[in-house]
Amino acid sequence: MSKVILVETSPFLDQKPGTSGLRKQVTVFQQENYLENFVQSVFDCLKELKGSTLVVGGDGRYYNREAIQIIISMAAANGVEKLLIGQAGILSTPAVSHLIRKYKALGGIILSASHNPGGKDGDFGIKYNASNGGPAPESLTDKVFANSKSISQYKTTNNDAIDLEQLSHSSVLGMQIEVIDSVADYADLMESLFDFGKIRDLMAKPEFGICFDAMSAVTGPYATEILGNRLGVSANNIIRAVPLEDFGGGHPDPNLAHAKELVERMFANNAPAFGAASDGDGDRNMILGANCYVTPSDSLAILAANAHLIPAYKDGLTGVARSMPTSQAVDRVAERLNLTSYETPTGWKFFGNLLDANKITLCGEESFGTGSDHVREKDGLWAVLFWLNILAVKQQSIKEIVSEHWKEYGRNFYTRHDFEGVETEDADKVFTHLESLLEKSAGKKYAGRTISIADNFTYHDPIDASVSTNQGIRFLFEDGARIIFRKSGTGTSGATIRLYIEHFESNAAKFEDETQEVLRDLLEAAEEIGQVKALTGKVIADVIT
Ligand code: VG1
Ligand code: CO
Repeated sequence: MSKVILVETSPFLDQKPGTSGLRKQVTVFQQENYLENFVQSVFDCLKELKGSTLVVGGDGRYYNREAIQIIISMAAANGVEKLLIGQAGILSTPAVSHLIRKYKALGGIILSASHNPGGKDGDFGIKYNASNGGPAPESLTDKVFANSKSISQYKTTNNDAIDLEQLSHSSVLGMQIEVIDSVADYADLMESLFDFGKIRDLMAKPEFGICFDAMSAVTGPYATEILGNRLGVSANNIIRAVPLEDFGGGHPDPNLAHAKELVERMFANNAPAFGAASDGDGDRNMILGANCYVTPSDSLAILAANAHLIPAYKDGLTGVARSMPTSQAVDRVAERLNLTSYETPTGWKFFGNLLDANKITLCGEESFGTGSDHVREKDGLWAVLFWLNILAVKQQSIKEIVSEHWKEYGRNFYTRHDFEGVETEDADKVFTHLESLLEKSAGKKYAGRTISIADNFTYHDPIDASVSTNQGIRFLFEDGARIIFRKSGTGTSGATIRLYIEHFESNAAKFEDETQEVLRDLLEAAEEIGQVKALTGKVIADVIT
């Protein structure tokens, strides 16, 4: 018989959740009691835990199954009434968000480090989502962190491991456990939002080619069911569709650098009309056309401008939002549609209140994240289907849609340069230096432009009045150009500095110019201002998107 067991433990002092949950190397999570301490800290902060339902699943990376078994025993011992677990431990981040909402669960636990590499030597992560389906707000993650610093015991039980591979019902200490189909509910939701009939007709056209890259991560089974079974895409056009514990050794990060085969197919002579990829946990998307790449910031703007073509959004949008570093392209669309465009800090948790209050319908980030009020997470396959639905209605190529968009709204040239693996002290030097410039920067000239505002972005949540400070250093120019510096909150070793550059162009003759060339003078100004290369010794950026 299983019984509740109290285990003595001592705190780890590094369990502060970052931009999206707690992410560490697998070996850190494998330390005795490490995961248990964090899970108990989450449970300790949930007042209504006893008698509740929780959703549990992950992106299939190494340690996913072990972690789920630990969570099962601890949830049972802590008085949870029911767990809904994805088959084989698999649930994408947007699918968890949907399941929480659909089954009115108290919340969910997502096991993922998203786009970070996996495997024994890779990263693992854990994140709690609340009853609205969205990432826990800062008020809760702060409490969890405080709890983790003083924890002295956790509750578990000595049950036999639960078979996660088959759909099943079982129970531990009276807690019901249901292993559910990972895909079905989510696929039904997608079918309710988009015109699957029209998309199916488009897919059936011999001249319309498509390639979806699941990057050996969680979207494989989702794409196989939705794109394959329901929309008729053939299996050889859904590549890397089987989730692997180490993602085949690659970074499950959908960008031009990491989705190599897809990019080769899309920039070949006989390229398909549409290409896309998603990340480790299925919340990011990259969209490509034949010989053409759509930046995430442009994608958000184009989705907003065309939302009326989609069944779920045909009655219009209530408003839109973007994270602060995301380009201002969507603001131009909002202005035209007479909508408010909210500017939030980086991280999906800041969109939750706006979505719940019905202030916005669409939102997105420059980091390949787009979503809507259908769930409370960004959603990779949703963005893919949105694009396919637009293509099915407009019967144009992606290149044509993007070009027309620029003609109508102008083009926000945009790039992000990531400096990875920087020594923490060197990164601190950069930000201390940047802070010291803020007061005296307004009015200064760089690259022929004048700085109008220089600040460290603070967000005042319009719904709950919470204040989030220190969200990125901004240099805003009079002509709308921006230079932004941020420290990443998802890395697991050293520091990553992100530099975001934007310039608005209204002259159509320049729309096809090369982005890095167009932004060269601003990039040089950014080095003059931030001294990133000088202070860190990193001469070139590791990733440019
Ligand atoms: C990055 C992105 C951010 C995104 C976050 C989580 O955070 O910049 O926009 O919300 O990852 O995405 P940071 O702090 O490293 O810049 V995911 O798909 O990794 O959950
Ligand atoms: Co992700």
